Amino acid sequence: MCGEKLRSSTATSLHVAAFCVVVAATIIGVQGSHKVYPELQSLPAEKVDETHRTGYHFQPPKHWINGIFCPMYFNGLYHLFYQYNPKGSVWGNIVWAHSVSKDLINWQALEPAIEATKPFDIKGCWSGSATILPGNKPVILYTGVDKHNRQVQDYAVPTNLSDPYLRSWVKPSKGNPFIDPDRSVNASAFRDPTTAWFVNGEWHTVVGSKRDMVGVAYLYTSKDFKKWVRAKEPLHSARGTGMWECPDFYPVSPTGRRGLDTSALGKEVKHVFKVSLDLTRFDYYTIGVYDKEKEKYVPDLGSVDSWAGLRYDYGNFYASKSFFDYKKHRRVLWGWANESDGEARDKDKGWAGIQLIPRKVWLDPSGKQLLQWPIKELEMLRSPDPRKLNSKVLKHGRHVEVDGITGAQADVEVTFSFRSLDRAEPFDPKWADLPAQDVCHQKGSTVPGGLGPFGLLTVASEKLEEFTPVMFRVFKKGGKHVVLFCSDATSSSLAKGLYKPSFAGYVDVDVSKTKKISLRSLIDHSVVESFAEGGKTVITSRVYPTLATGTKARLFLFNNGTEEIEVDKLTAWNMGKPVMNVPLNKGASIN
Ligand SMILES: *[C@@H]1O[C@H](CO)[C@@H](O)[C@H](O)[C@H]1NC(C)=O
Ligand SMILES: *[C@@H]1O[C@H](CO)[C@@H](O)[C@H](O)[C@H]1NC(C)=O
Ligand SMILES: *[C@@H]1O[C@H](CO)[C@@H](O)[C@H](O)[C@H]1NC(C)=O
Ligand SMILES: *[C@H]1O[C@@H](CO)[C@H](O)[C@@H](O)[C@@H]1NC(C)=O
Repeated sequence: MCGEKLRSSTATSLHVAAFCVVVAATIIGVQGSHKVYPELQSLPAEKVDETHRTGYHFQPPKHWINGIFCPMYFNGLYHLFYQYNPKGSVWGNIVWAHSVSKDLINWQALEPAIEATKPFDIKGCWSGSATILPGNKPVILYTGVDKHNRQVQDYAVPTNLSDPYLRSWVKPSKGNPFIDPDRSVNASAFRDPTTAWFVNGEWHTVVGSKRDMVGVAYLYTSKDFKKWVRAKEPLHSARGTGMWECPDFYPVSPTGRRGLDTSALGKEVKHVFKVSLDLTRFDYYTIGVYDKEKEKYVPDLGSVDSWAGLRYDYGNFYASKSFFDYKKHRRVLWGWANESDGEARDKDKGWAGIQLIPRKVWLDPSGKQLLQWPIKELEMLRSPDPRKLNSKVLKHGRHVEVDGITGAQADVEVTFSFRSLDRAEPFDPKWADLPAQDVCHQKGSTVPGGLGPFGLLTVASEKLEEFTPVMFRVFKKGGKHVVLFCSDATSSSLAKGLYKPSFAGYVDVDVSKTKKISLRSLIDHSVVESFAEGGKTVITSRVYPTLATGTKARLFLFNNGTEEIEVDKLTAWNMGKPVMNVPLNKGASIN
């Protein structure tokens, strides 16, 4: 829907992005696409500033984290491995930290699973994935940076399969690295092996790379999971997209919400291919067909590779990874959000990076996009006495407080309705060539409209000196309507020097039929994750209020359009705090 037309204009922002990378590189260096601050990377936090720490999102007690978060379900427990700097709050000294959970919400921390110790990973153990082999044997595939600074693909296995927590992992010298970059591969851009799948009697994995500006997913196959051979052709590639980080490739069922095992095939099954584009630092996916004879993935017509295509999240969301949850037969997606307040602040805060709430993903009945929804388990944190509103009218120019809840740590579900679409503003043809984000920037909450802007004002101070609107605006375009969904950080904080984008996406919904639109926002101190229309369009913003902190944060409803909006139904819950990465001592059992 946000279609190919966007291509020309985003090509401009691409040049800008590429330019920034070059500038940054000359000042501070770039390692595997993370900025490197040598003087900060081994500076342990003396204290941790709690002001903007999250209450129910995944975080270690301190220091830097980044994706890929390698998730796995094994013998009744969920495992999460993540890229972690044990010595500082910027990227560096990366280890594979390891946490376990019974429910994906409460987590306990174990010792790191993988550290840089061997010639084949001595300069770094970077992202990867987990695969459960027949006989219930987990194996981790990851990128090691070897002593020659080459990116190679390594594996690790648990030392004791009877240990329910899989505390200890080994990287055998025999068979590592299992993939060396051959001459035709750029060994400085060759990483993130993905969960292996089994087809045609062989295991398959892909590794992200680039050739000049062509993004590439190199395909490797193996009969025994030991000796791997590169296929003649990549699984997929696309011109002009630059480095493909963190590829993810998985089947989705054409009907229903059940997830499929990564090796599941079948005539009806569709596939999703996702990459994290280093040039724009966002995650994009296409939906298509996996041709297992030709060993090729082919996106459906209209499903576009690159920044003209679909995103899991139109906000701060990168290096995501999905896994098949054997316990609940669903596919669960994890994404990482970085900070927007700069590395100097991160050093002072003593922490950087959060893991977003895991989302169940499945194919929309249209077959054209995915739907995402926070996993059901999150609801265990909802307070038993939610605040409810029904049939509340929002007149033009009004905002109304949703009182009785903590605006800093909440889960809000709301449905808005309206009587007519007559007042929808015309969609300016010039906007067809702009990213939605630019339209939202021009048409913020303070710019009065016809049908919208209306929605929530999250993490707001009492007098609205600070607020982050999560809002809709409906436009007329031809005989149809276009729904713009925004999460605008422009007024989120009075602090200077923050990155405050007006993140936005369009929602593929025909509101002329329903005259309704729904929204769910997960608010957690410095993050707002919002799901429009049952998870059709999702946006995550990071915010750093100075006034709207802790108990001072409020939640409002607002309408700045001339058409009256009715809040059909609103339910807002205070959210509790789960167990978050409390160490699980040797000999103890998980709660
Ligand atoms: C493996 O784990 C089991 C269960 O925790 C334990 O009883 C056993 O001693 C462990 N084996 C070794 C060799 O550490
Ligand atoms: C290989 O990748 C690195 C890192 O992105 C890049 O700087 C270099 O130009 C690439 N080399 C070639 C030959 O494309
Ligand atoms: C609504 O629009 C008015 C007029 O521009 C503005 O003063 C007010 O701040 C807007 N409300 C919000 C919540 O942005
Ligand atoms: C997160 O930080 C902002 C502000 O510094 C950058 O603009 C983003 O590119 C960055 N995102 C990622 C995924 O690194």
